[in-house]
Formats: sequence, C-alpha cells, structure tokens
Amino acid sequence: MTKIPEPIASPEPLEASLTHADDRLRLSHWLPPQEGIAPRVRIGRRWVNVFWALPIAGAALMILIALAQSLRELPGVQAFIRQHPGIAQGAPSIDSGFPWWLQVQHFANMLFMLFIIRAGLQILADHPRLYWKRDCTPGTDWFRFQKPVPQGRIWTSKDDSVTIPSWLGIPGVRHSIGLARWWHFSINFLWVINGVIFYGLLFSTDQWRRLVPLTWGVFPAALSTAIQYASLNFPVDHSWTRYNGLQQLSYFTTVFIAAPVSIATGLMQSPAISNALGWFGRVFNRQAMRSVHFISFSWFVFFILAHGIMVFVTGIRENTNHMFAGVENKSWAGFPFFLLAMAILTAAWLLASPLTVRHARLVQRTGAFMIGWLKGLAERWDPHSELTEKDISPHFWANGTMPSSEEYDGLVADEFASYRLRISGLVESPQEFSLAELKAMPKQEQIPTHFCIQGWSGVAKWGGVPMRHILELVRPAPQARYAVFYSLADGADGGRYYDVHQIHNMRHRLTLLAYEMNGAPLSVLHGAPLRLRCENELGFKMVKWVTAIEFVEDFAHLGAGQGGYNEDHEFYGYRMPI
Ligand SMILES: Nc1nc2c(c(=O)[nH]1)N[C@H]1C(S)=C(S)[C@@H](COP(=O)(O)O)O[C@H]1N2
Ligand SMILES: [Mo]
Repeated sequence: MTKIPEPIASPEPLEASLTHADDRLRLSHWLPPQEGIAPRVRIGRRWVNVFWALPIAGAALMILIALAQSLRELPGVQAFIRQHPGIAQGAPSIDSGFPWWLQVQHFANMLFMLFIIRAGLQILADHPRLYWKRDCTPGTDWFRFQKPVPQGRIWTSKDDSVTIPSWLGIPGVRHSIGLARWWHFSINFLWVINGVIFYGLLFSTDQWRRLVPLTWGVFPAALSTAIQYASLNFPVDHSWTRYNGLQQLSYFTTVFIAAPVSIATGLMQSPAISNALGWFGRVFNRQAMRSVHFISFSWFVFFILAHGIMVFVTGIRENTNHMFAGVENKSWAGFPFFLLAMAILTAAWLLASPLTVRHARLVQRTGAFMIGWLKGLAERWDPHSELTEKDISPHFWANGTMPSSEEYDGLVADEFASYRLRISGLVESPQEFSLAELKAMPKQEQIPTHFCIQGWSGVAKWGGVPMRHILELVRPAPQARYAVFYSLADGADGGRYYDVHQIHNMRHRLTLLAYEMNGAPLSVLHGAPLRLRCENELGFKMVKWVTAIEFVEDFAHLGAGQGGYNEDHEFYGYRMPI
C-alpha cells in the first residue's frame, strides 16, 4: 500500500482565479445574438432556399388534386377503388377501441415531442450545418442556416452558432446548447419510457394489429386512400376498428422506423458510444448520424402537421372522441379534453424558454438528476476507436476563448522555454515539468475523432505524453478522485478556464497530454504548448493551454462547483460521454 500523504495545506494557487457563475442565464454576459439565414440545401454546387418548397408543394398539391379528381372519373380507377376501398383486405378488426392507456400515452407523447423537437432545434442551431463526412470541412455541408464559413480569419465554432427565436428553440438564446441538451435528453428519457410501455401494451393487447400491416394489400389500399384523399372525396373512416392503408403505413413508419432510428442516430453522435463501437462507429460516423437524425426529425414534423390537419378535416369530433374520451360517436365528449390538452401544450410551450433562462441552474441540476447518471455510465466503455493517417481532416474546427495575457505572450515569445506544467494536490510527489522534460518522456501518437458538444467533429493525429505515465511519476493518493486541469486562458465570461475529470479516465490508454497535432508542434489556436485528449468525452472537457493539474477529492469548492468552466458558466454536465 502507498502511504497516505497529509492533506496538502496550500491549494493550487490557480484556484483563486476561478470565478463563480450566475445561476441564471444572463444575456449581458452571454455570446451576443447572431442572425442565421433561411435554411438552404445544397444540390450539386447550388444552395437552394428550402422555403421554395412551400410554393412548390402548393403547386404540386393543386396538380395532385386535379389529377386525382380526373383519375377518379376513369372506370378502371373506380373499379380499383371499389376493389380496394382503403382498408387492406384481411386487416384484422380491433375490438378494444382506443383504451385509456392509449389516450394517456398519446397525450404524453405530444407533450414530450414538443420539448424534444424544440430543444433539438436549439442544439442544431449551435452548429447550423449538416454533413455526411466526419471531418466537417467548410463547403462540404449539404444543409445550413448560416452563411458560408468566412475565409482568411479565425472562425470558431462558437462564432458560427446562430440565434433562433425563443418560441421555437428552448431557450432560444444563442449557444444555449448546455440547457437545450438537458431538456432534449431528460425528455427523451421520459419519451423512451413512454415508448417502451407503449410497445409493451400494444403487443400484449390487440392494438398492435392497427399499426403493423399484415398483408401486402396495405400497398394498393394506401394507393387507393391516397387517390381518395387527394381528390378531396375522402374514404369512409373506420378508425375505431381499423386504419386505412395510408394511416397504417404512416403510423407504422413513425412508431417502428422513425422513433428507433432517432434513438440510434442520437446515441451514435456520442464520443463514448461511437468510439466504443469501433468500425461500426467509423462507418456510421457522427455527421452521417446527425444528418439522418435530422431527416428523421423532419419526418416527425411532417407527420405531426399532416396528422394534425387530418384530425380536423376528417372529423374533429369523432377523432377527439376516439383519442380523448375513448368513445365512438358524434357527441362532444372528447372535444373539451382535447382543448384542455391543447391548453396544457400551449402553456408548456410559452413557459419553457423563459423558465429555462431564469432557472438555468435548476434545469442543469434536474437534467443531471434525471439523465446525467445514465449518460455517465457510457464512460465505462472503452473508447478504443482509432483512425488512420488518410482519415485526418483537411480542416479542423477550432473552438474556445484564446489566451490573452502577458504571461502567455511571454511564453509564446520564448517558444515555451519557460513553460512549466505544475502538478499538485493529492499526490505523493508534486512536480513541475518543462516542455523539454515532457517531450523526453515516452511519446504516444493517436488518431481519434474529436466530438465537440456543438455538433462538429474532426480527425487529427495527436502526439504527446500519456496521462498514465504522469500518474506514475506523481503517484496520486488513494483519496484523489478527480484531476483538475487549469488553462492559461480565461473562459468567455472571465475567470480561468478549467475542467475536472474522474481519475479513472486519466488511466485510460488514450488519455494524452498532447504537444503535437498532425506531426507538427501544437499551434496556439489548438492549445499550445499542451492540451488534453480524453477520447470518451466531448471536446469542451479537453482543456487547451494546460498550465496545471491538481488532484482533488472533491470539486464543489472550485469555481461555481459544477466541475468545469463550461459546467459553471454554460450549464453543461460535468460527465459528458454522450
Ligand atoms: N482553455 C480552453 N480549452 C478549451 C476550450 C476553451 O474555450 N478554453 N474549448 C473547448 C472546446 S468547446 C473544444 S470543442 C475544444 C476545441 O479544440 P480545438 O480548438 O483544438 O478544435 O477545446 C476545448 N478546450
Ligand atoms: Mo466544443
């Protein structure tokens, strides 16, 4: 057993440079708002405004109606519709109507989707571009609501983030991804629980037969229903016992395809999960997954709009009686409950953003309570995935607040000859290392993917000293549970940038103090002279311009006590493997 050292009397002097932080989101201390542009999709080399889809869809709809109406005059089409009236032949009839649990789950689902979609858009606005390849090189995006990346100047990913309105995003403040993520993930958790119960109840009753097409007849039935709807002469509704072909296909897609795809593509954007899955995570890379996640989201929005309109035009009373009262008649039984549900949704919609701004710390704490512990479990997986030299990104986004101090300028001027890495706290042997001493230690190179919380990723080859080697030299005491990394740079809102890591992460093979990037000395932009690599966490935890490492038992006394600068000031979670 190693001997337990006396508690260190004098704390790391840099502790005094950490600042407290507001418990609410204060706009005067925040990244100033920045307008994006109308969303655009790239078709070949041309960027097309997606709002063109509105007049095009309008024109297409008119043509479709005209076409469907003329089609229905043809004897052949009439015979087809007689033969396939809308419900797939042989589709089983449901005896249990719309049971109470289905109504409750349907409402819970609406409420959850409201938060998930809005918070999801807020997350997207933090890096308002989509790509298929993991390197996120400017110009390779296929979708954006931000201008092209400016050339000839440093343009960080924070610079790139845009404001979306507070009725749309949660909380509708530029670069509020920390808070938006708590909403997105906590409500996802509830949504998944609701979904699992829903699947369970579907398949333990006869309700699953509503949604799962059991015969090929669903396709002609869907075509027939589509022609009937499009001709504005709707098929007779039998929703109480059976859905028509079009309902069945669209509900099936939503429940059994879009939902699982969203969950899988969401999780695959996480550094810990993607890196733990090896080749699978490399093939289904973060940007492809992010793009598919967005396409799946687009389906949900399309479905919700179409479904909502159809509820009204096919008979609001019958439909609300089904889903809000569980009765099959033309009374007004369900309508008041429908209005009540809409009132609750509206109130939730209006309150979400202002409450999140005012009670940001509470949102962070509640999120950590609801989902932080579960996300943290992903830290136990081995983030072993590495790439090859040919995968190195031609462009690597930069992020964060650059050091601006005489101390740092002096270090740059003498090419870091006077730089010292100070290691203190609960260690048997506190030490200082010069850059030359660090470079003389065993060197390790690795080519991992970097995952920024904002959504971009990039690949670089990092060279440096494995953290486990440093641990051997300084020998942390048994009660040392965390390593605190102090930067030479301040954070965006003043006070020193720092971040806290669990000690087990420091022992991992790929945890590195890097002084090289792509074979060259680390640039000032990317963290010279020394930056952390920890491959099962998001990028903000990898402190750049590291000046000191302190081993501690607890981090509640540091800064605002949340485990790092962005945790304190931007309400991020301190364990961020997902
Ligand atoms: N000192 C310091 N380190 C920092 C940051 C910062 O603002 N200050 N930003 C972090 C974030 S959010 C990311 S994504 C990575 C970006 O590293 P890069 O600029 O090399 O891409 O650095 C991290 N380290
Ligand atoms: Mo980041």
